[in-house]
Amino acid sequence: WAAVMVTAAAAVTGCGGSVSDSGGTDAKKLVLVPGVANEPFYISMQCGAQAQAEQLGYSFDTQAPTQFDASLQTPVLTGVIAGKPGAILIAPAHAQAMASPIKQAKDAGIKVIEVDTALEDTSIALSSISSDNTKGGELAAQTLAKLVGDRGPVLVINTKAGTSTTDQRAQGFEAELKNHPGMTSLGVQYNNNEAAQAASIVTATLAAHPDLAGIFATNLSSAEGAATGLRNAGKLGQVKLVGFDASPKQVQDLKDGTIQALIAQNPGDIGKQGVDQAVAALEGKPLTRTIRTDMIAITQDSLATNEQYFYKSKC
Ligand code: T6T
Repeated sequence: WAAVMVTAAAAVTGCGGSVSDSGGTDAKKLVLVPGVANEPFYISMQCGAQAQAEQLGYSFDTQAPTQFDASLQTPVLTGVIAGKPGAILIAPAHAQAMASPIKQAKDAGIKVIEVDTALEDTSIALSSISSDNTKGGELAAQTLAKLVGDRGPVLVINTKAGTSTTDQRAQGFEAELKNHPGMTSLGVQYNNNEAAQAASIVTATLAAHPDLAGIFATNLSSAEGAATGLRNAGKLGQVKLVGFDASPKQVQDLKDGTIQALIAQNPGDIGKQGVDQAVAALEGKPLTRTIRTDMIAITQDSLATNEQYFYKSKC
C-alpha cells in the first residue's frame, strides 16, 4: 500500500526576537547540541543545520554527549555556554532535567532553539522544531494494525521515560489502539536507548507471550534491537515490527523484510529550520514558536520512492 504522509504544518504564534544580542555573545556563532553523538538521526540534523548556517553566513559547531543522558548532556551544554555563542540549537535529553541547564543559556543572553525533543517548560526556548510525534505514534499504530490484520497482542518498546518525543509517540500509539479493539496492548517497556536491551525485551516478551503479533519500536535503538531480538528468536516476519526512524541499518532491515515499516522523520529539515529560527532571533526578526516537519510511513513497496528520507552517516 501507498506511503502515508504527514505534511509539515507551522503554527505561527509570532513573537518578536530582540535586536542582536547583549552580554558579549558572538552573534555570528551557532552551536548545535544533539541528544547523542554519532547517531544517524542527529548526523542528518547536523548536515541540514550546517549547510543552512553556511548559506546564511554564520559559523556553526556541534558538541554532543557520548550517551543520550541529561547527566552527560549538561556538562557539554555548560561548556558551550562558556563559549558564548549567539544561539544554541539543542535537543534536550530530558524534558525536566535539562530545564535548569538550558535556562542558564537563556540567562546568559543566548538564543535557545529546541530541535527534535523539547522541555516541558515552554518559557525557555524561543522556538521548537520537530515531527508531530503524537501523530507519528498514531500512524505507527495504524500501520501495525494493517500488518497484523487488526488482531493480537502488541508491545511498545520505548527508549527512556522523560524523552518528550518518544513519550509522545508511545502515547499516540496507545491512544490509536483504542480504535482497534481486536488488538491488545502488552504495555510499554524501556530499553534505555540501548539496542541490546531492546533485543532482550523481545526475547523475554516472546517467552511470556508466544502469540505476540506486533511490536512498535519508538526510535532507532529500539527498532534496531527489536529486529535483532526477532532474528534471534526465529520470528522474523511472523511478529510484525514497525519502527520509528530510518538509519542505514533500519533501511537495510526493511529491504530484508526483518522490519515491515519505518516511520521516517526529516531531521535535515529540523536542523535547517532550527538555524532559520536562530538567525531570525539574532537578527531581530519574528519567530515561529512551533514548527512541525514532515514524516512518512515507508514500507518495502515505497522504499524506492522515498530515498530522500533515509538518514545519513555523514554529510
Ligand atoms: O528518534 C530520534 C529522535 O527523534 C528521538 O528524540 C530520540 O531518538 C532518535 O534520535 C533516534 O535515535
